[in-house]
Amino acid sequence: MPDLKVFTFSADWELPSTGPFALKLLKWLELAGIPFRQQFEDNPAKGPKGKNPWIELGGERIGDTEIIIELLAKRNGFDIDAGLSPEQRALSHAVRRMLEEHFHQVLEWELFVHPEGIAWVRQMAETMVPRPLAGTAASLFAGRFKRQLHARGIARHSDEIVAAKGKADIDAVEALLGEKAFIVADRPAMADVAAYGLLMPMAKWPMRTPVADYLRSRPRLMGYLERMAGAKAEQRLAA
Ligand SMILES: N[C@@H](CCC(=O)N[C@@H](CS)C(=O)NCC(=O)O)C(=O)O
Repeated sequence: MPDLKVFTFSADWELPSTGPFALKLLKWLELAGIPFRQQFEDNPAKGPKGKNPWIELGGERIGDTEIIIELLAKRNGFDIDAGLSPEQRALSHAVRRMLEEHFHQVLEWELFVHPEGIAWVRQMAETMVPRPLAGTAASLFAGRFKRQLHARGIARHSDEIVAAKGKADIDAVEALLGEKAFIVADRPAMADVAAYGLLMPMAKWPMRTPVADYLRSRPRLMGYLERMAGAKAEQRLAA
């Protein structure tokens, strides 16, 4: 049985987890060919940094996908950006940061502030607590995220401005991708793993929210996300 345990939010929307950072980590592990056991845990407060996902390895609990990936990359001798030029590496880094530090806020806004997202949170709460408590549980959960989004600034904008900010990130990814199979090289790099994690939940969730609808209206990006969904370890070995 693999020694590595990965704690993620539950699966939904035909994805192995609804968590964007969890999806990113699961895809990286798949590309690295590292065996692991996945365990669902919907309470991020249980993680060592109060955020989902996290791992358990050799009795140690480690949070933050960037730190986890750096550690596992060293242990397993797998650098997903190996062979890229310094400029390609920089682009891979910049795309990842844009998606993880900015686009992630837009994703959370559509899930925890937009009425369609809140309705999904309420449904999810009904599967976790007795029905009469679901409304309160959903408000507490969504309220926590909303406060964070307000503190970071994004939730202080109008709905239209939030949507425009999210669409601008999607346009940037689409322009960088162009006609290529992947964003920076002819095989998946860190930018692609992050793009898969951060964009795929919106591509798949059933809620009609502005930025998710916009993403789903871009066939080239949707085709790219399906390509990333199917990307396997053999692809990087062949590269
Ligand atoms: N930098 C972290 C980000 C993880 C993160 O933001 N996780 C969110 C869910 S996507 C979370 O657990 N938020 C819960 C909270 O802040 O209470 C990583 O790379 O793992």
